[in-house]
Amino acid sequence: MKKTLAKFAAAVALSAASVIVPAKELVIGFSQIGAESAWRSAETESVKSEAKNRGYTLKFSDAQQKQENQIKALRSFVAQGVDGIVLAPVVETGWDRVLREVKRAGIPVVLVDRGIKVSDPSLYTSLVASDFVFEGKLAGSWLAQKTHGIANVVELQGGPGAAPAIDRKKGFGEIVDEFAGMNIIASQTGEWTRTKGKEVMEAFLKSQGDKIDAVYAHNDDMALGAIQAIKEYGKKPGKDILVVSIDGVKSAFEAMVDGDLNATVDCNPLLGPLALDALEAAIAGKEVEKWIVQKDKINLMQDAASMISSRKF
Ligand code: GZL
Repeated sequence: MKKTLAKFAAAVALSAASVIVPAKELVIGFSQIGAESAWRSAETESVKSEAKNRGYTLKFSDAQQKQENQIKALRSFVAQGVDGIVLAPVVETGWDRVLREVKRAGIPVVLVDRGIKVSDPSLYTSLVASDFVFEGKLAGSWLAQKTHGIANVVELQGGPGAAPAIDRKKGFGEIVDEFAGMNIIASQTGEWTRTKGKEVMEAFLKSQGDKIDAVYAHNDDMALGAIQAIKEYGKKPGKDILVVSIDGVKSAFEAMVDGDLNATVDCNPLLGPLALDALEAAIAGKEVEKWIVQKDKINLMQDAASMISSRKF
């Protein structure tokens, strides 16, 4: 009798162990800003592929650069009862009301790549993003060193109201202010895109072409547009007019190899794994760091050829 019971207990234990209890398949909402730059596309792919690797159901919304579309998407995710939300907020402000609705529904929110200003920090769990002030300082410090602190600079700003635009301007400006010989003689948004960046640079060249020593672009796409405009103006980008930007995407490395771009500061777009780790922890009710900051460095023209093949975005 005892032997039979022991065999039965062993058989039950074995069968229980062989049953893989699937983790609950998570349903995640991802409100993305749009597809304005190569960087943005790399970030979208990172989140989508990571969600797929983890067996999530990902509900994706492209806001076409409009906050009202992101707010609509968040409300739709609540109505669908998602388990968690990833939000790349197009601008810093205007999120309190909709995030209070999301919080009331008990759905955690992780921000990727851009921060927000809210009255109640508990309206989002964590921000996975770079330090944009630091990025601006890296670009400014490199330019100050390259020009021995004497340069007339034109600035192509990112989208109005966006955290990276505000903070990259702030960081770069703090460095420029340290050098009496450095001046930002013009500054305007190029809306993160190559087309608009070229258009704005054409206007800068038309109004003060021969005074311009350098271009500081808040992202590589605008820098590539500016490079085109400089060439069409008849000057050598990277030599007659220095060009420094931020993102570190492949096309920027190609421009450095060609001698057109002098430097680009890394800004990691491959945030999918970190964002989904943070969201899973939040869903499980675990503590999550409020700001999971990405470490960035500057990449220089002279190193681009040896680095380009190993770049991941
Ligand atoms: C930075 C990100 C910015 C990139 C741009 O985290 O928000 O938006 O620098 C992108 O290329 O458009």
